[in-house]
Amino acid sequence: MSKRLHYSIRMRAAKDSVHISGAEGIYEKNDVLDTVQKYTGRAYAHDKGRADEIHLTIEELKETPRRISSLPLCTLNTRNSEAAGKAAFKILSSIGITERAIDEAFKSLTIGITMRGAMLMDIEGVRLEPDLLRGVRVTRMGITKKADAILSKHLAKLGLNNDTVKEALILASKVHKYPMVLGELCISDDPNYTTGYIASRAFGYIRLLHIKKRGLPYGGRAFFITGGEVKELIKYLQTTPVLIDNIKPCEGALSLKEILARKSHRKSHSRK
Ligand code: PML
Repeated sequence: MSKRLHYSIRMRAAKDSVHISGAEGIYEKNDVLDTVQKYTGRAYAHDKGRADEIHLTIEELKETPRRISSLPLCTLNTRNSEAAGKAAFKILSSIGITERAIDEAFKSLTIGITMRGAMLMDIEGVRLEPDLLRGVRVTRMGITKKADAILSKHLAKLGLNNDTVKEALILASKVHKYPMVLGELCISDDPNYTTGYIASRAFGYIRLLHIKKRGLPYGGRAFFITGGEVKELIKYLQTTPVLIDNIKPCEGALSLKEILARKSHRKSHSRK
């Protein structure tokens, strides 16, 4: 029996040599042409302007994608960026990341430089990626059609059914499948997008409203790493194909107290 081929399709678009849009996914052969059309349309109709340069990569995957579940999703019900930042500190420090590392991540993501990839930081805040200017780009992830339809339905109920939320959740779900990654902080680099998130296996994907001020064109991702071989982690993030085929619960707004209570609840369940 022949194996079904999968393709990683990646798009990045620029206007006047400045990056404006990107997208990627894993698709079966029959969906390649439609996807190319969809991604091209997206590059031409971006908020930041019409792309004048579009790079498309269509790569036949030699490896069968690993199938995983999405992280559960919720939104922290904080009123302003100060409260969102404080809550993020509490949640991330409760899983063993030091305040120094969290502080360092916040500083680096708001300093005014956007790296192409993510920062890797140990739990003391020491940077681990080999190229400190470029960071590590997570690629070769996607979602099956069936899981995508379920995710759309869940997100639509929350008024969140859009590419930005979906793609961030897919990326974080791939990242946090790797045991060396303890947590993540993400702040969007889109000046019009003020929501970010923190993610971890312990708590899932927690959206942070108002984590940055409107108009700031920078942001990025920091992954907090513990133990293990960094080279292997980078290989996984960059090259291992991963497909989401199961969707965990997507919930609306939760308080910090409710979120923190969940971790101890999950822990006591997993001990049984
Ligand atoms: C969300 O609203 O859940 C997405 C937040 C992060 C978006 C990061 C990005 O700009 O890609």
